Amino acid sequence: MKRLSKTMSLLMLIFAVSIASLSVNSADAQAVPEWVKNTALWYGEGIISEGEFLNMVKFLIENEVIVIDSGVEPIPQEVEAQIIIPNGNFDVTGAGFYSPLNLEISVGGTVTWVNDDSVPHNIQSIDREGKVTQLFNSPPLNTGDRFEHTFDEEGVYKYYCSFHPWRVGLVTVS
Ligand SMILES: [Cu+2]
Repeated sequence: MKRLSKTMSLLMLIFAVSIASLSVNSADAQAVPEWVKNTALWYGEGIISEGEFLNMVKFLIENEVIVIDSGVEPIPQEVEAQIIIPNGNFDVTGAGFYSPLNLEISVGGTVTWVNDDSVPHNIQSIDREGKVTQLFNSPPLNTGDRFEHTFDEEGVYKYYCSFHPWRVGLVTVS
């Protein structure tokens, strides 16, 4: 009885693992050798030892009848990103928004602003009320100049250009 419940829990474990993280190679599923089926049956009936049964499981994995999908895939992390200050950004009547207007980046990511406009701009972090904060503050950036800041904490960060305060952008760090 003890042996049977052990068998059941082993089989259930294998079954659960099959569903959760292993996939039985369907092409090979029909290729399960008869002796493997017999081994399982015999183990359940107490004819063979647990060691022999486990050897069979090992055989199935080693011969890729049961395929182990490790599930370990790198999670794409945005660690470096650019915000373009586009040509015409200075023009209050134009559409020259920061691109992207709301940049999303992972914690620890570094943002580089690039001035592609024909006139200087700066990047000043601001609070919700639009007041300049000391979190990130660039000097005036001439055409082609860059400014970067690394974001170490989650949050939604606002910034603007003090020369053209109608240009407000966001960096969302998560
Ligand atoms: Cu500006």
